[in-house]
Amino acid sequence: MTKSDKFFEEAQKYIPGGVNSPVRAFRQVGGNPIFMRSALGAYLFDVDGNRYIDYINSWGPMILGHSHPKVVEALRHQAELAVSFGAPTEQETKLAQLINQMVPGVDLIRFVNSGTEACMSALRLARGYTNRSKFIKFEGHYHGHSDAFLKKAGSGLATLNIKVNAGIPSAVVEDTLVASFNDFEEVEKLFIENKNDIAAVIVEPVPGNMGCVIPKHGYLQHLRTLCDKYGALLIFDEVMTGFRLARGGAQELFDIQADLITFGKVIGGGLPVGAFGGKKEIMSKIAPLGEVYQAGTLSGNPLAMIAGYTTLSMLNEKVEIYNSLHKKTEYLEKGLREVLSKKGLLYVINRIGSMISVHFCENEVTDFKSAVAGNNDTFKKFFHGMLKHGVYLPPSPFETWFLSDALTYGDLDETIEATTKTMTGI
Ligand code: HOZ
Repeated sequence: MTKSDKFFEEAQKYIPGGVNSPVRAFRQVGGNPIFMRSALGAYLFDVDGNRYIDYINSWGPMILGHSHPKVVEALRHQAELAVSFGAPTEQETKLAQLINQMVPGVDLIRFVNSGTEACMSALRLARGYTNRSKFIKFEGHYHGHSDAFLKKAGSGLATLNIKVNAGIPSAVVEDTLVASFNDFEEVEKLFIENKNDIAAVIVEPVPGNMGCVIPKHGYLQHLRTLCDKYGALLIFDEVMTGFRLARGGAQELFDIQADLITFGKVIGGGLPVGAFGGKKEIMSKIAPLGEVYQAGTLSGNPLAMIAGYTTLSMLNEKVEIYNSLHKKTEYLEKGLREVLSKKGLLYVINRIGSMISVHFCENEVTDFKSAVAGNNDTFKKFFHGMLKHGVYLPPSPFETWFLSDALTYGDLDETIEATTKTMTGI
């Protein structure tokens, strides 16, 4: 029995399933989760002394790699000053100002503690601003675990195949309308059927919770046009894509301006931070300026703010990071394709910027239905083979791999080599 196995056994006595977020439990792939001890740059080190090349990167935040010296130093300095005040600090304004420079259309921003909070608050704001209650989301997209969004959601719900959401009253999801992503007609039909009732469309511009899925050409613009036509707000959930696909996220990459944008992951540099922001006119409805209420004891926490600020400052100053990440991910994709094609397996790889996912299926993956068509047995074998050869991938086909700037071409070659070894065992 490994130390990891022992820790997992103990954890299950006190924590449901032994984990504090379901997808970590390895239920989709079988076996026990690995307990980690430390991380540096591109690597994770587990409690048994094994090293892994990391493609989860804390589910996205660690874009610069683990324990970046500047982030560690900033945290150390802040911890000596204070850990929490529950009162305003200058650092909150500095981070807000920086985001205003980096991301189009963020006149005002409110910091929260997670992507879940960011999305649920943005929805409340959209409803308060438009005075309407219905909203449209997409099948397989995941906007955190607040009640209204857990209808046909991706991520852990897809991983665990949870279809009935116990604990969510049906009335709460009555106003949640669901469309199929990349289907131009379906979303338009929902607007026609619910003409003056739709407050917002919320979308992951590049969905990352059913693996990585690429929006069809013109699809995001189509959503923008429909929202304008029917007086609804367009909310880009950039929890995954924000500061990852480009300095200004998916808005910059696709040249689309959303009305509200939600953030998480990279924005906190590895600490728990979320945020929602957008046009001044809309954001001014938030308390204390307006009557849409939102609050948080630890919101704007100084440690979280400094980790986010230090990370975003580096991305802002060294914008070529995005190009370099893009090239590394492209290199990885090419290497994976060579190995998988030689094996003669059916597979699809979706990639954009530093987000990538491998699906073991025949047809292209463009929406939830095509994402669930993947061969789960092959995925399991692939996952465990890679883990055995020192590569840490998301333990579910319904998650995206995230690359970090700390990865070297040597690490990528090692990953491709691990794929070759894995494939001989499949
Ligand atoms: N927030 C991530 C959604 N894909 C996964 C993290 C988790 O659920 O633990």
